[in-house]
Amino acid sequence: MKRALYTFSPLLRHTLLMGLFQRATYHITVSRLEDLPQHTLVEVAFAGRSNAGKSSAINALAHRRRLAFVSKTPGRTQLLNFFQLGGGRYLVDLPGYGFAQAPGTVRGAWDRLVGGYLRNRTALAGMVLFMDARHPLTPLDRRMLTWFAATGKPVHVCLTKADKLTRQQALATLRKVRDELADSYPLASVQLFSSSARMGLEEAEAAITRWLPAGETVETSALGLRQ
Ligand SMILES: Nc1nc2c(ncn2[C@@H]2O[C@H](COP(=O)(O)OP(=O)(O)O)[C@@H](O)[C@H]2O)c(=O)[nH]1
Ligand SMILES: [Mg+2]
Repeated sequence: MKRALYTFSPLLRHTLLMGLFQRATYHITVSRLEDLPQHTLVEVAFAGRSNAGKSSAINALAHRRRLAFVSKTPGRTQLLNFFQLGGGRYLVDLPGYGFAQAPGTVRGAWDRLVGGYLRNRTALAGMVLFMDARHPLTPLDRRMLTWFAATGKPVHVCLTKADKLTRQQALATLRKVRDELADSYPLASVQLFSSSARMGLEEAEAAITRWLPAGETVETSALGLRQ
C-alpha cells in the first residue's frame, strides 16, 4: 500500500497523507448512554473546563472555523458530540465542566453521562484534557485526572492559550505541570498549545494518532478500497 501511494498525483497523495483531523465531520450527538454508537472502532475523548479553549482547539486541528460550533448550539452543550475521523476512528467532544452556576441536577446528569462514558467505553483509547495555561490543574481538573486514572487509559494534557504567556512563563508552566503529573498521573503527557497562534498542533496530533490505529487504513478508506 505504501508503495502504491507514490504512484498517485502529488495532490491526491497530499490528500491521503493529511492530518488525522482534517477530514473530521460531525457524526452524532448523544444524550443517553444507551444511544452511544455501537460500531465505532476507536475513540478519543476531548475534555476540559468550560472556556478552556477546547472548541477552538478542535477547529484549529481540523483546519476549520466552525466544526465544533455544533457544541455551542443551545441544548447540545451537555451532550456528547461525535466527530468521525475516518477508518473507524472518532473524536468525542465532552461537555465542559466547571459551571459555577450549574444546579445540582445538571451536575448529576453530567456525572452520569460523562462518567458512564469515560468509565465503561471499551472503544475509548485515551483522553485529551484541555487546560488554560494561565491556571492549569484546577481542583476540577485534578478530580477529572484522578478519576480517569482509574481506567488505566492515557491522558494527553494541552495547556491552551499559551500565546497569552511569555515564552519563559509558558515553559515554566509546562515544567511545573509535567512534574506534578509525573508524580500523580504517570500515564499523562503534557504540551503547550495555542489555537490562535497555531502552536502545538502537530505535537497534539502526533500524540493522539499514536492511540488511534485505524481498522482499515486512512489511505484505503479515503479511496473507498479495502485491503
Ligand atoms: N488567546 C487565545 N484565546 C483563545 C485560544 N483558544 C480559545 N481562546 C478563547 O477562549 C474562549 C473560549 O474558547 P472556546 O474554544 O469556546 O472554549 P471551550 O469552552 O473550552 O470550548 C474564546 O473567547 C476563545 O476565543 C487561544 O489559543 N488563544
Ligand atoms: Mg466549547
